[in-house]
Amino acid sequence: LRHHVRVSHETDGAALPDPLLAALRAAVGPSHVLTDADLRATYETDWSRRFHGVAAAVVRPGTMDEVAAVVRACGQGGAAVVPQGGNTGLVGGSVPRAAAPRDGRGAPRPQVILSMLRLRELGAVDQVAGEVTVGAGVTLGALQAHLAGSGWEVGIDMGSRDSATLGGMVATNAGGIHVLRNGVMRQQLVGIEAVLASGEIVRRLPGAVKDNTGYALPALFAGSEGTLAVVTRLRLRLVPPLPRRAVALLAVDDAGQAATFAAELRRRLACLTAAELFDDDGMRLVLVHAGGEAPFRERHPRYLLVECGAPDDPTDQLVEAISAVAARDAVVAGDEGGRRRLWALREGHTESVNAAGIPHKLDVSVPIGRIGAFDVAVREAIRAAHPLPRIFIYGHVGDGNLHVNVLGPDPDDEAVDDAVLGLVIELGGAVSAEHGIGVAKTAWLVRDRGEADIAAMRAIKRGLDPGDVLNPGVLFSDPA
Ligand code: S2G
Ligand code: ZN
Repeated sequence: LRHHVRVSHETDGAALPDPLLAALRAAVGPSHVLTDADLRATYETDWSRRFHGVAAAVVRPGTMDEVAAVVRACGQGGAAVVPQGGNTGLVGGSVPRAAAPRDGRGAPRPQVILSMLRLRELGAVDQVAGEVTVGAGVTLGALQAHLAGSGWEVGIDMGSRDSATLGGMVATNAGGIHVLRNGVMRQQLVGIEAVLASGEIVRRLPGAVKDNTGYALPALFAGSEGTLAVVTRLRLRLVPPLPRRAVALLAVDDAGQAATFAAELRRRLACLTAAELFDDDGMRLVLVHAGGEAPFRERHPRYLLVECGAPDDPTDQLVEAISAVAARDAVVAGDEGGRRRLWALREGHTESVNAAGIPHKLDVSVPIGRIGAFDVAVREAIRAAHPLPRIFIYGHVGDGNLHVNVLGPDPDDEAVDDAVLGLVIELGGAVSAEHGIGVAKTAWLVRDRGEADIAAMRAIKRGLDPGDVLNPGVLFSDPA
């Protein structure tokens, strides 16, 4: 198993050649080209603190044309471009590579972080189409605020809403807590504007929900993790608001039962918007880290959080449906405060795990019918790969997507990662469900997808980015 150089402080990084530095300053203005180490630092380490690299510069364009000028200059100057939104991606895809990509002579190439945060256009809500166009640097939370009172909502929601940007969410084809009802980011996308590695601009705006005019470039760019194009603007389809919510927490025997109950509730409740699993260790960690009261007097092995959304109060429907499944116990929130407290037990996991150490975060999909077997087998596999791991497994059980988090192994010790991802591949799952491959999972991508798939993906990469300008080292550990 190859051990990547990950959290090492002698990461190499080439400096910018003067002509390129001058071109970048001309493109975005000197104040938006950061070369000072202190100014670069916050951009160079990912949110989980597991991935770090040295940037020759951080560049902050304010317009699509400036993005195009920066990408073109970097391509011509031999630099690598690392597109970055909120930097909450978790697989090392939005920070410079610890080992800088090499040029044809084997010399390290300078890495330029392309921060998209200044692209904050918030278009007017198109009431007839139920769509909106936004800049790539707009956070999900800012869009949600923009839509308040409009009569529309965005179909995606997730805990990192106040830092994750919409451009990054397209690049990683984000999922979140409402995939059960609205699908993933790719399914919200109506149109896109993006800069190719050549600096040319691809624009499909406003786009159309039904558009069969050749290859679906927006859909292809979604999930390409900044390796095929840099998304500068995007147009999203919106969903009717569900103003009334009901939330319940069920105590269950095991993850398999949680999956079974989630399916049963999904069958019975057209208003179901979320079905989330977490374990008792995770809930205890959240209660210690964030405070709050345990929802039940006794401890239970697993918990299933379910949410309904509807124009009218769906609490009675939820209570009736829950009475049809034989949970060990159940609590239904009586008001908004209660709903927030139950959600906090689930959404508090990411921060709480991160506060307890540097986690190995394995976001995976497993065939839903095998979630019970996976939950048991994966804990055994982790314990066989590391002496005293702390294991927290939580996630979107309604989609078959679990977040296996392990504290204990050193950041660059991948024995646990291999144990978990090997099991997922064996069960016919996906080694990434919503966070992407980044640099974290390149070693397992071939085993997951197979040679023919990889060859096809590499052909697309070579076709669109022959100079390996865009995010080299993401998806593929070596040049296409
Ligand atoms: C979630 C957020 C990141 C993580 O909580 O649903 O996608 O793995 C995750 O903690
Ligand atoms: Zn998630």
